[in-house]
Amino acid sequence: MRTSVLSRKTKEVEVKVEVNIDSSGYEIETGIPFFNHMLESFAKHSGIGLKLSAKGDIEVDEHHTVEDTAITFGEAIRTALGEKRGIRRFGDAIIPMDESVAICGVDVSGRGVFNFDGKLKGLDDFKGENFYHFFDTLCRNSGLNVYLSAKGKNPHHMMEACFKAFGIALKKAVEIVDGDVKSTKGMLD
Ligand SMILES: [Mn+2]
Repeated sequence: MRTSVLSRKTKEVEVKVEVNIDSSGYEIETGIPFFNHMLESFAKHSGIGLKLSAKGDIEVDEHHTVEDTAITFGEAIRTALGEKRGIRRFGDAIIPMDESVAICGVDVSGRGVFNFDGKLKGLDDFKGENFYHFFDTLCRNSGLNVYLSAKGKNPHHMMEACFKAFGIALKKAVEIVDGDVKSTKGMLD
């Protein structure tokens, strides 16, 4: 089983994350209802097990909680994947949601770059900048390269389609297909 348990405690946020790449189920509480909804959408549709609790200074704003959650979740994904032997490495998804659509490509390269294409307004309790900051921070700490594109009118639909697309693309990319390391370098890091 590819699993990890990580925690992080600062003066701003306390986070605990458990990831199980090979088993589904989720339990998520960040103190930010829309962020919970997005992480639950990711977990539900990826089939990747995720237990996540974060308690942060949301009286300031959501920034610190989103950031520290992404750091810890990213490190937990990297740790659970280990040396990445046998994984497919690449995954993709095109996920529509009503008038919106999200396109996602994932490369488990070990390098960690986020590339976003789209215009996202965000919501009152979850700003567009936090959406971008979550994925950018997650990529840098997990080593995943993630391309996301979103089109639509309703920001709730656009963000939710992105989290679902990311989950489905990631699940494909981390599936064990053989015993090979998918790189001419002989390592994914
Ligand atoms: Mn929704």
